[in-house]
Amino acid sequence: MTETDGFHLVVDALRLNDVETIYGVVGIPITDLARLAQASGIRYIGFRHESAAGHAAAAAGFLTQKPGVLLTVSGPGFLNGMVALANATVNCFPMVHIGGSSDRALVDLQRGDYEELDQLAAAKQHAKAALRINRAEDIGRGIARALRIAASGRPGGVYLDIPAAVLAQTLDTADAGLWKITDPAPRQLPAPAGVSAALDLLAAAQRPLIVLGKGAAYARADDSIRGLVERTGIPFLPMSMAKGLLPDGHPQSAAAARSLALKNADVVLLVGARLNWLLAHGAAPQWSPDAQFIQVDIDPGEFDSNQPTAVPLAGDIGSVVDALVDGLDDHPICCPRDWRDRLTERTRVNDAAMAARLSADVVPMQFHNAFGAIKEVLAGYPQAYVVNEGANTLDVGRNVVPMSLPRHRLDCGTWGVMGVGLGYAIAAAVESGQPVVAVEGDSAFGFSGMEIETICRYGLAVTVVILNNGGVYRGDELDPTGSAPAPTVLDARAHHEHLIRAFGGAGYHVSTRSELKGALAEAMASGRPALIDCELDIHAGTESGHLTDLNPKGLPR
Ligand code: ADP
Ligand code: TZD
Repeated sequence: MTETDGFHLVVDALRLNDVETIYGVVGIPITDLARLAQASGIRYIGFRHESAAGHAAAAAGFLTQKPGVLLTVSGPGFLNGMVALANATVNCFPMVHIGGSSDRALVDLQRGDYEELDQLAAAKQHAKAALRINRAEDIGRGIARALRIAASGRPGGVYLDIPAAVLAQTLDTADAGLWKITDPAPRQLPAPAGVSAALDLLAAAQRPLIVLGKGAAYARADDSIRGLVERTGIPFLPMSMAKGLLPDGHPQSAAAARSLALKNADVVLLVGARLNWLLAHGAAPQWSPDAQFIQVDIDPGEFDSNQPTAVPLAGDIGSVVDALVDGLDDHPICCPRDWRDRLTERTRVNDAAMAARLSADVVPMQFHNAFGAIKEVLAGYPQAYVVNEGANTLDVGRNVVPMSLPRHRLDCGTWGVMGVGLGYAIAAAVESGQPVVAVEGDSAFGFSGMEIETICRYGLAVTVVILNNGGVYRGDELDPTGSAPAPTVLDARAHHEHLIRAFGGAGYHVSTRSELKGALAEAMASGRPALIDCELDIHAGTESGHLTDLNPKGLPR
C-alpha cells in the first residue's frame, strides 16, 4: 500500500486537469498546499491581497478559456477573495476559488475557531456554485465538479471549500479516485428553425447592427464572427472587452458612430452581449423603440431579460455563428448601402473631432491628450494587453485606444468594479508573456496599488500609467467647512512613481504630453516593471464619468 494525503491529491487532481497556474495568498491551512503545487511544477503567483489574486484568476479564465484558480486561507482571506469570485460570476469568467477552511466541528457550533466562518454558506449567494469536499477520497470528484461547473454553460465562479482536516487526511493511493474532465464546455448547437428566422429577419432589415460582447471574445470564434460580419456587410459595435475581435479600424466598425447606430438600428443581432445597463437596457431613447433583437447566448434564461427577444438563439457562439454563416447561401444578406454610408460619414466626422482633442498639447494635461500620447506609443505594440479602470479614465480610454487583436483589453466590466487593475494586468502578463499597460485613475489604482510589489517581484513587463487628477472623478472639490479634504479629493501632489522605486521598478513623473510619450516608450522598450505618474488638471473629469445621471438627486443642495 502506498499512502498519500489530501495536500498531494489536490495538487495531483489540478495537474491532471492541466491547471498550470495558481494565484493566491498563503497562510493556515494552505501554505503547504502552495509549496507542494510549486514543487510539482504548477506556477504559483503570490499576491499581497486576495481580491487582486482573485481578479487575476478571473482574468486568466477569460483569457485562456480555462478556469483560473485562486487559493485563499480561511475566514478573512476567503472573504477578500470572494469579491473577485462574485465579480467573475457577474462577468461570466470561469474561475475556481479554493478556500482552506477551519475545523468544521468548531465552526458549525460557532465555538470560536481561528478564522471561523461558514464559508460555504457565504459563497453560495455570490458564486455560480459552492461546493465542499468532506473526505480526501472525494478530492478528485470535487475538483472535477468545480472545473466542470466553472467552464461549462455560462461560465462563472465556483467556490470549493477544503477543510484543513481533509488536506491532512491520509489514505491509500489506490482509493484516491482522481479523474480528468473530458470536453469541459461541450458544443451546444442552435435550433435550425431559429437560425432561419434570424437570417430572414436580418435579410429584411433596413438598418441592421451586430453587437459583439465579451461573451463573443471569450468564445474564441474569431474567424466565424469575422466571416459573418464581412459576408453580410452589417456594421458591428464591439462592447469594450470585445474590442479587437475585429480590428477597431475595420470599415464596418460603428464604434465611433455608437449613438447613431443604437438609435436607428431596426434589427440587432446580440452576440455574447447582455442588454443590461451597459446597453441602456435596450430601451428608448438610446435605442429605437421598434428595434427587434436577435440574441445569441449560451444561457436561455438571458432572453427577454430587458426587451422582447424576437429570435432567441441558444447555443455556444461558435456553433451558432457557424450555423448563421452556413445559412447565408440560402438566405443571402446584403446590408443596405445607405445605412452603412450614414455610419461611415458619422464616423469620419467624429474621428476628426476626436483627433484634435487627442493631439492638443495643453498643460496641465487633460484625459484626452494624455490618451493621445498613450495611443501613439501603443500603435507600435499591437500585441500589448491593455487594462483600463477608473471613471473618466475608463470612459475615454475605451473610446480612444484602438485594439487590433481579440481578448487584449480588460476593464471594469459588468459591475463597474474598481480594484481589478493590477490583478488583471498581472494575469495578462503571466498568461501571455506579452507587454501589458494598465491605465488607471488615481483612485482606481489605490484599490490594488500594493500589487506593484508583486509585479516587481516577478519581474513582469507591466507598465502602470496613473492619470492623476487628484481625486475620485476629479480633484478640485472644496470641503464647505474648510476643515478637511472633500469626499472626492485625493492628494493631487502625490508622486506615485516613488512607490515602485521602493521595489526596484522604474518610476516616472510626467506633466506634458511629450513627457508621457517618452516615458511610456522607454518603459515599454525596457520590458521591465514601470509606473508613470501622469499629472493631470485637477479640474479634468466629470463626476461619475458617463454615469452622472445615475447619482440620485434629492432637494437642491
Ligand atoms: P458585454 O459586457 O461585453 O456586453 P456580457 O458579459 O454582458 O458582455 O455578456 C456576455 C454573454 O455571453 C453572457 O450572457 C454569457 O452567457 C454569454 N456567453 C459567454 N460565453 C458564451 C459562449 N461560449 N457561447 C454563447 N454565449 C456565451
Ligand atoms: N468601490 C468599488 C469597489 N467600485 C466602485 N466603482 C467604486 C467604489 C466607486 N467608484 C467608481 O464608480 S469610479 C471610482 C470609484 C471610487 C474612481 C474614480 O476615480 P479615478 O478615475 O481617479 O479612478 P477618474 O478617471 O479620475 O474619474
